[in-house]
Amino acid sequence: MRVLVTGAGGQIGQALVPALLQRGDEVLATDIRSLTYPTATLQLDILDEKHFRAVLREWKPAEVYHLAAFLSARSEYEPQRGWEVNFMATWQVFEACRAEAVQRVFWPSSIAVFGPHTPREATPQYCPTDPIGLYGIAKLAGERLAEYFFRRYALDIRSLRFPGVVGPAHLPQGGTTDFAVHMFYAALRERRYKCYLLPDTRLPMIYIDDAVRAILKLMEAHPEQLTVRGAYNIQGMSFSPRELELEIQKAIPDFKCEYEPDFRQALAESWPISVDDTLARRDWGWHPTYDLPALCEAMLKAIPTYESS
Ligand code: NAD
Ligand code: AKB
Repeated sequence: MRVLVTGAGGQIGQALVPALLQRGDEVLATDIRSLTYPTATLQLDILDEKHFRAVLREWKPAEVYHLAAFLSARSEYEPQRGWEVNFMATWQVFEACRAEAVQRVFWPSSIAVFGPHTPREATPQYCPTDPIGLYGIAKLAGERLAEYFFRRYALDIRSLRFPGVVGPAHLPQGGTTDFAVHMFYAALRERRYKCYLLPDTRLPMIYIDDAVRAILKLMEAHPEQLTVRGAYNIQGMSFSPRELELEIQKAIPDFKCEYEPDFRQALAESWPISVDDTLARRDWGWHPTYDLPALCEAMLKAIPTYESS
């Protein structure tokens, strides 16, 4: 199958592109940055609507994976650009996919759609969503848009509300949950880490292999199985910075964390501690395979292989 990925150079794209190639797809990987992948690549600003449409017409993908985004912290630094990339570009991508008869679109949402009036434990699929951050506002609007395009134009858009994604290959920048990757790199390199969240801030998380498996499983599901056309709640585990520090210390006993919260603390406190992903489990068989000890083991084993390559 021919597929196109936007934002392919980011944390999720770097794991998704190899998985799509492994599945046997012909992949066009695009990003605003230049990319090196063992497949076709293209430097493409997703806000350049004409260019994106021309590429769709030429490549004729059956599926589009639209990952280009500004994450939560970066969106607070550059709100206008954040809105343009996270919402306006998403509108343009959906509209172009409809016009060019793309069969299926994957676009990830986030736990950032939730807010202070959301129940924070086992957050239900449907409940108050009053995000305080610009990223969450754009993701919430994008979820409504995805459902609108499905109902009005039958464009088959599928989405997941990802929690913090943790993976070894990439030092993420611009998110609120990034500490969960940074802590591993710091533990291996310096044995010290200054965390920008308070130690007891528990958040839902998912290991990158589970996140990619979820994307592929959702995209392979029969459309009639899917009862959620906004974005499915999904999670792997929950942990706080302190719990992660303690887990890492089991392998690296002299590792130490300091805690100095910044503006990201307010965003994290407005997000769930855990989410109820019953509908994802029921509709398309979601189940996570990594818990916190398995995630730690995988990260500590994999990061040195990326650092030496
Ligand atoms: P990332 O920040 O690592 O990557 C985003 C990519 O988008 C980058 O490579 C960047 O160069 C690219 N990009 C930015 N502006 C662009 C533009 N104008 N044109 C083209 N490309 C542009 O993000 P990620 O973690 O890979 O996230 C991918 C998607 O998953 C995003 O929609 C994000 O909101 C969502 N998501 C991620 C997480 C997470 O923890 N990583 C959690 C929830 C949702
Ligand atoms: C972020 O922290 O901005 C992302 C997310 C949870 O969407 N990781």
